[in-house]
Amino acid sequence: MSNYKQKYDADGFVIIPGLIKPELFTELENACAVVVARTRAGDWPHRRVVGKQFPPYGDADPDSWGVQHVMHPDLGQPAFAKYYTSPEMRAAARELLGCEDKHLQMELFNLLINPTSHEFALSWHRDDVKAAAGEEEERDALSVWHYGVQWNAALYEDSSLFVVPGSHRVPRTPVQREQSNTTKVPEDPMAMSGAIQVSLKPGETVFYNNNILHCATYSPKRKRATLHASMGDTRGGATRARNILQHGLTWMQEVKFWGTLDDEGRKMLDRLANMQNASSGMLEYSLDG
Ligand SMILES: O=C(O)CCC(=O)C(=O)O
Repeated sequence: MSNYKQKYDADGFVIIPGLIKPELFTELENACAVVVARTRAGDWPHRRVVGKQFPPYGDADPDSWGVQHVMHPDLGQPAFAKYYTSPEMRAAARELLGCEDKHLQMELFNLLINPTSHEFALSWHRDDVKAAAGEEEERDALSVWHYGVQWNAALYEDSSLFVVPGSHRVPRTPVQREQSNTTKVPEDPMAMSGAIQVSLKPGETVFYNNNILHCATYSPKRKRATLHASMGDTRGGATRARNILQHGLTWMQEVKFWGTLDDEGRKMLDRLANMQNASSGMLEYSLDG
């Protein structure tokens, strides 16, 4: 097992440098500038709305902390799919998932950005275990392998994310539970027992188990454009359906999107379509808030 995989399994996260080739880095910066400007101008409705931590994000505030669905053909930015399906990203995902190219499933690809007029933060959470879950429920949820990896790749320095290393394997301690059993945002994330701040330099990627205990803080004073994506392993069958489909991915079934992808991307997309068809079709949200 590689050092990266060992670290990812033990700590629930690992930072890998150098996954974005220099020429693609500039393309991605330009593509991000366009989609961020459109979102802030109210010209792209699929966004993470300040004041709302989890989907559905609604439209209650004009300020945004994320741009959803950056590979959407209506955004017209091919750099995103080129990056997502690049040999470097597929190799990293294969290594951490312990799978082969033929298992890789296309999933979410969003962009995390700084709000322009508000400080905002996310409460301590696990992406697919409710804050109020009891110890047994938490233990059961954490014992299941989710057949997926999630990552943040920073285009600018980014220290927004906080995690509790190792917490993807064990239920919260009573003290940690007290600090994370509501959607109240922490005044100081470092007050959480065991917390560390994850600092990324431009071009670094943190892969993290999305059930690690984590939170984040956002400031209009810190420019952020961090690629936020996930990739699955088809051997999990429909186990990833809730996690993934709650983000509204029907647009990915359109021929228009398929036409923007290369061969490898099309195969990855076909695997997602198989999962969508095999799942119950019932939309479920993982978290409230
Ligand atoms: O902004 C971040 O880095 C974390 C985002 C997050 O926790 C989430 O989408 O659940």
